[in-house]
Amino acid sequence: MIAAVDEAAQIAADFPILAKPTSRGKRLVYLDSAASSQKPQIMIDELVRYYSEYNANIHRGVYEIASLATDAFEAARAKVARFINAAQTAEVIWTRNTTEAINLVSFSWGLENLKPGDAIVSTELEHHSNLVPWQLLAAKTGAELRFIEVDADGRHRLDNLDEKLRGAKLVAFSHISNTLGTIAPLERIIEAAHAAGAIVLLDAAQSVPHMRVDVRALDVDFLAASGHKMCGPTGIGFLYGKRALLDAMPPFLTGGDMIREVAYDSTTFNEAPWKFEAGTSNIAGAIGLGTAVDYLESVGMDWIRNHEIALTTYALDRLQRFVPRGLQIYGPPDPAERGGVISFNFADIHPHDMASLLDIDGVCVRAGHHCTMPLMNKMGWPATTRASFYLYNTERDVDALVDSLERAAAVFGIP
Ligand code: C6P
Repeated sequence: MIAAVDEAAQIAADFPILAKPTSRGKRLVYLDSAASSQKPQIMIDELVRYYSEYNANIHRGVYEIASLATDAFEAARAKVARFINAAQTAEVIWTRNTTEAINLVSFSWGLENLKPGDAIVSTELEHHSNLVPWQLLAAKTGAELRFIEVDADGRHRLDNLDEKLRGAKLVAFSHISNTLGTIAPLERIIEAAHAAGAIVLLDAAQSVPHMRVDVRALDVDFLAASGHKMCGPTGIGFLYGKRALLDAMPPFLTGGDMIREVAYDSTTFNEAPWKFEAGTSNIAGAIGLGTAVDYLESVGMDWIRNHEIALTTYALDRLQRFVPRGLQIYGPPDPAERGGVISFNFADIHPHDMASLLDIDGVCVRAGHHCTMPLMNKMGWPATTRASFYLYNTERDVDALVDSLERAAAVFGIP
């Protein structure tokens, strides 16, 4: 049974897109929030309010609407800082997304601090955004890139962790896998990384939207997340970094707004966080993300996490009926060990065909490699179909998925 099922249906009413039927007249069953979440009306309204009532550039104008825009932009930063329990608002840097936040660390911290003989440690289930930057950094600095392995269920293998961490300067891994839903054993990895003398970057793209994440309790050094996966707009994300690290890092991009003094032959830089925010920022995006954070807090992050565990439990249970007919479900079997993400393959139906068939019924899922090609190759899956849940999904959405899978089975003659 889903806890507070009526509450989830009420929450769905906050998201206007969910009330709009598909072009085939079906109810929209949105099961692709791991790719990008839907947006509540209150967040959309705030974007419209900014553009229609106080649109102006920030940190520059002295007139009233410029001050309003600057205040709202900086207030949104404070909301995000409080949301992740950062010690200081200045520890939150606006970026375009998780990908840019990770690249910022790679180019700014990484190029300054790594040398041949050092190691960067990641895991085998990372999104390309938390892999390719480290490949480039390793190539540029001569550092070695190593991976914590995962087992057949996508769980981290920690038996040789200390050996993996020997010489490590940076450990960069995802809190929740976007492909398998695996929740990483955070405490073990973070403690061992620090003991080995490494700093830790947490890719929290799939966790910050779905559960309480406390950067100080976890003692992570950097954390990256995307606004569009947490009810906010696209084009805005953030990097959290411990102040001492940020103060010691050189700028990433350079130009306007990140400077203190500029002469023809030299420049001094602003302090963090502005040192890392060159040019005009995504002002509306940041303000919208602040409103999204307010909205998530009004629902409650613990409620969201519990709701997703209940929904995942229900979905895994209902999907069991297909297992004797060739359904394979990937990731850790225990719903408490995973986020609200279920990847699967059904007999020999190609995931892209599956996603297209589900789409006919209004069910939106993702199919493909989910930007984790090395993991797919390791597991021997060319692709998977992935359903992912969020606060607005209900048992009814899971039932729609199950009914649509039945129709897909019939189309493919699976008895
Ligand atoms: N995963 C998915 O469908 P960006 O694109 O920068 O907002 O997020 C990148 C990213 C980084 N790490 C993890 C764990 C992620 O899941 C993602 C985005 C989406 O799984 C789009 S590929």
